Amino acid sequence: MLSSMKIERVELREIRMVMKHPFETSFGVTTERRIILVAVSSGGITGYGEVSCNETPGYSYETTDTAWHLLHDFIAPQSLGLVFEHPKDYQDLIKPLRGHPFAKAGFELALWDWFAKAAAQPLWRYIGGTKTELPVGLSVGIKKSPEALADFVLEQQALGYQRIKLKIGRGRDLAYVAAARAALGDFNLTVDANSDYTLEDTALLQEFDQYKLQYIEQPLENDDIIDHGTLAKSLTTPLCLDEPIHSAADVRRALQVGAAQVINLKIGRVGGHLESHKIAAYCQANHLALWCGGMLESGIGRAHNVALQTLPAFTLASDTAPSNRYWFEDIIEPEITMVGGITKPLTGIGIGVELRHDLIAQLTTRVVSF
Ligand code: OSB
Ligand code: MG
Repeated sequence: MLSSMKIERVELREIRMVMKHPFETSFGVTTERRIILVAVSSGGITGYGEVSCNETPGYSYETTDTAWHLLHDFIAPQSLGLVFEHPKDYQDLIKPLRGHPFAKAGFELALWDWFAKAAAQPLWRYIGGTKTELPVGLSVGIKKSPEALADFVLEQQALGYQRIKLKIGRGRDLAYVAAARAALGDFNLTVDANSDYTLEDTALLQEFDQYKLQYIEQPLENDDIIDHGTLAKSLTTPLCLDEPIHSAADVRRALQVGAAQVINLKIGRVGGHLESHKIAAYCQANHLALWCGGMLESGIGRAHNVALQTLPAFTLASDTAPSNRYWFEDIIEPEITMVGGITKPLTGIGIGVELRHDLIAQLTTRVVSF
């Protein structure tokens, strides 16, 4: 067992994965993912991470290309030869680099996988996870019509998902929610606007209250917390924040102004596992509902998401749909699966999955080693 690492080799690899179905949100349609895989090696062990930001600056200012720039020109070359005793030691390396949490997280995730493997433990055990049955929710992209949405959600509900979240946007909102609610009956239903509204839309957003949603996710601007606090006072439906939460301090601010009763935690958006664990601890101490969001990740990112959700702070169904929801073939073995709306932590050491290196080689569009 190794207890410290000296970074000997870093590999950055971009792969392209065609999605089974286009995924539409208020900021655009995704048909193909461009994903950066980060591999960090030391002492015969390799840890794997994934950069999960989008290809376009629609969800966050980061893109696959800006993340490649950060990793290729700063993080990877500067990491070589450094000695880490714990994944948190990486914070010294990235401290001078402003912003870009998704890029930073790609590397940080690889370190956590490495340290868990070096300790011969599954990552979820290594981080102190305890939950062994993880409830799964589904995120549904915007469909052609309310009728098409109603058919789709009924089909998906039958697969066992414990919650369904509808992507909505201006002009593609209330009629869709009404159709989904009528189809699903009494079931955990939520909406995610990805920042498509402003406070001027308060009267429209109040109309959502009649559909008894579990929560409304990120109705207002992507970097706003304050206006969400104002909006919350006009709604009976709880609000969930996604885009503006980058740290435990942001969760504290949201709580201070009453902007959220629910937090969507995405590992990439907060810069990695370390900040994720701080957010989880803060939510648990302050009785805020918490779940793990997704970014249409490949199996590597999903395996990290599954490990994170085993922390006891996670109270609601997370967006960790099984591999076959988005992919014809995932790049991991075994794939992420769901039975009866539950996924289980992976039993192997580290992230708990093997990489399908032949498939990954076929999907690769660029690769650089340091
Ligand atoms: O807001 O949660 C979001 C995908 C891309 C960008 C933003 C979001 C999403 C999702 C995907 O909802 C959920 C998933 O990975 O299953
Ligand atoms: Mg969201």
